[in-house]
Order: sequence, then C-alpha cells, then structure tokens
Amino acid sequence: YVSFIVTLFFSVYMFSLVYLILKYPETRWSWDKEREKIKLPDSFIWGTATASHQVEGGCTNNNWFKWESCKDKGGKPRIKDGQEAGDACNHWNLYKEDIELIKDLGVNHYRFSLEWSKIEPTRGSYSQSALDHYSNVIDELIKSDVVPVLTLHHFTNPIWFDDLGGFEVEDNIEIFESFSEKVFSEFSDRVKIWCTINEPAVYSVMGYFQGVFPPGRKNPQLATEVMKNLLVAHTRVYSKLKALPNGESSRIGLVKNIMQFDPYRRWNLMDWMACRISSSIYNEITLSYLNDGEISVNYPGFVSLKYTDKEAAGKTDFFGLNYYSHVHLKFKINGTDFFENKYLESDTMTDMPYAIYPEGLYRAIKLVETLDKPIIITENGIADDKDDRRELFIERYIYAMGRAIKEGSKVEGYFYWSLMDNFEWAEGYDMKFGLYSVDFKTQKRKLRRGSKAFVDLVKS
Ligand code: GCO
Repeated sequence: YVSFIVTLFFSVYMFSLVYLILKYPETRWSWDKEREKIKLPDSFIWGTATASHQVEGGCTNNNWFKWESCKDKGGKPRIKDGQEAGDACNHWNLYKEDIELIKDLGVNHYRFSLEWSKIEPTRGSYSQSALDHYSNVIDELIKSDVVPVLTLHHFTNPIWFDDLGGFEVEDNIEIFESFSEKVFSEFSDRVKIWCTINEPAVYSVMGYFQGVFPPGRKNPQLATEVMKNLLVAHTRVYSKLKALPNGESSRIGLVKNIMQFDPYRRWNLMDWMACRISSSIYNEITLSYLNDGEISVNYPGFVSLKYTDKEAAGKTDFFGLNYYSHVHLKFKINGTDFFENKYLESDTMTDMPYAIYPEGLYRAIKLVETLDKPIIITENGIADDKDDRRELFIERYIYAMGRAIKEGSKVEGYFYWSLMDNFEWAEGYDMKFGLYSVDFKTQKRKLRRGSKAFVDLVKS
C-alpha cells in the first residue's frame, strides 16, 4: 500500500513536471547566431513614452504627491531616500523643447498621459487652463509631424478620488468614465490613439499586495479586486468613448505589463506552483477578461474572485504591451509570502531588479497574440546609469520583436520607455531610463551614447 502511494505520488509529480516544463519553456537564444536583419513595414509606429507625474512637475493634487511626503509605520520614507517628484523634468513648461528632442530621435509618435488631478482638480469641475495646456501640447506635436498617443490613467489619482476609495470601489468607476468622456470630447478631433488604463496589474500589485505604491496595502484579495475594477473601468470607458463622436474612428486600447514567472528550479513543483499562481493573477486574468469576459481565480486562503461580463469580450482595439523582463521564483514561506525572487548568476542585470531578457519580449508577444488583436509595444526600455548596456538592450529587444513579426505576429509599433530620465515611482530619480539624460538642477537634456542604437534603428 505504501509503495503504491509512493509510486502514485512520484508519477503525478513527474507527469506534472514534464507537462509544465514542455508547456512553459524558458526560451533562450544563442545570440551569436541571431544575426538576421529585421524588416519592418513602412507604416510601423516608432515612438517614445512618458507619464505625467514622472515628467511634468507640479503634480500636487494627486495620491503620489501625498504618498511622497508620508512615512511607513517604521518611520521610513515611502520613496527611496525620501525623494519627491517635485518639478520632475519640468516637461509642463519645457514641452516645446522636448518635442524637438522627440523629433531628433526620428520617431513619429509620442505617448504621454493626462494628469487627471490637474484637469479635474475637484470632482466635476474642469480646469480650462489644464485642458488648454494639453491642447497646446497636442497641436505642437501635430505641427512637428509627431502623432500624439494619449493615456487616460497612468498610476495617479486625484486626492479627492482616492478619498472616495479610488478603484477599490466599483461604483467609483463611473467617475473615471466621466473624466474620460470629457477629455475625449476635447481632444479626439486630433488624437486618434488612446490608452485607457496603464498596467492594471502593476497598479494593484504594487499598491495593494507589495505595498510600495499608494495606498501601501498588503492584501492579495483586495489587490485582485482592484485589478478587476481597473479592467472593468477599461471596458466601460471603451464602450463610452466608442459611442461619442470620433469614437468609431479612434483606436482605444488597454496597456498591460506582461512579465513571465519562471521557476528558479525547473525540477521543483513548488517553484512551479508559485509561478503558475503569480502568472494567473498577474497576466492571465487580463487575457481571459479581454478574451471572453471572464475573471476566475480561486486559491483558497489567498485569493478568490469570479466576475463575468460577456459583453466585455474583445473590447480593445489593440493590446498595448509593456515589457521589461521576467523573474525567477523560488518557493519559500515567509509570513504571507510564498516565494522569493531570484536572479541567475549568468544574467546581465539592469539597474532595476530586471535581467536583460529579450527572448521574454518575444514570448510576451506570442502570449498576447492569442487575443487576436493588433499589438503595440507601448513601453520597453532599460534603467542603465552607466550606459554600458543600453545599446545591447535596444538591439536585442527590437530584434526579438522583429523575429516575432517575421513569424507573423501583428506588432504595429514600438515605444521606447522613456524619452528622458524621470521620477521612477518608488525608486525616485535613481533609475535612469531616459534616451536623454536629464540634469535635474539645470534641466539640460543630453542624448545618451547608448541611445544612438535606437535612433539608428529607427532611421534605418
Ligand atoms: C511602469 C510604468 C512606467 C515605469 C516604467 C519603468 O511600468 O511602472 O508604466 O511608468 O516608469 O515601466 O519601470
């Protein structure tokens, strides 16, 4: 009897392992053989991206402003070394110069976000001067032959919206719908590509599970509910905007960060379990929601959520894919956590805790194309202060995208994150993602040496 149980256990273990190993390969290419030249259509969208709070300066009415000045229970500042976004890159005032810099890169699109807290400083009342500002930015871009791409929500909420419970409360979604309709009516005569919500999984996991973004909660169930509400917000906004004048002729899409969770020990079923749970919450919920209007997760004692809205299926005109890297998880019970992140000795790291893993962009494209929607890479980039890995990063990630396109993937564009160094959320100004470096004392921008690889690729 004992030997039967042992054999059964062993067989199930081995069977599951083989299944997982074959189903989720950790693709690795030998880069000395990846030499093929990539070809992209003339219509390909090349761009660069920013987000309001990270670059504009003067965002004093949103949840991040509050977050930056408060401390955790142990008296530690929320942002590394107590940094604050403050004037950021002063992009609010320097946008004309910055548009010149965008042109110099040779790109034809610019993705940026509207600061909701500036446009709607108190609930229901809109600031004409803020609307005028964005209108001027849009006009200036168009005048410069750069197509504006607008993000409606990139992590920040007006303080008044958070005071009402923010996206924790499903009923609050309609407040965001009204804001979206307002700005769409103002700008959709000139803006034809719209991103609704930026990275629902990052917003909810960082803010409600890891607690390093506002509001600093550590509650996996709440994190999943917030993510669901953001997805619902996306599809509701999508429907509302489509019904407005210019709605049908606009392209409206969700932006989602994809990250692979690969087991640290491929022979260890517990590592696989940590990866599968993480991926199902972080990646797959979004895909199933957009695919068939279903969200269904059930990990007793951890997270359980079921939501169905069949009408939601297919409601995105493109999939905005943000991709940076994958992580390796090792099973380890530690308080409420059941895994730790590990990095391989052999990996080249960026300044963020991300390895350079271009194959992951290829894998992410293959994953999201199951939705059968055009894909736009809405963010991809490297934090590299020394500027000794940026060139390699750019060449290899764009190669990986090109390889997927060659194999038939419908990737229509690529936006480099970011135009210039900026306020990298909980990391403050230490992470240098910019194609242009910024001297924050003088506000001087300078093209980094490694960024020339991007300019050359775009131009060729
Ligand atoms: C995010 C955001 C960006 C980041 C970028 C680098 O993914 O957190 O979309 O605002 O700055 O991804 O981490």
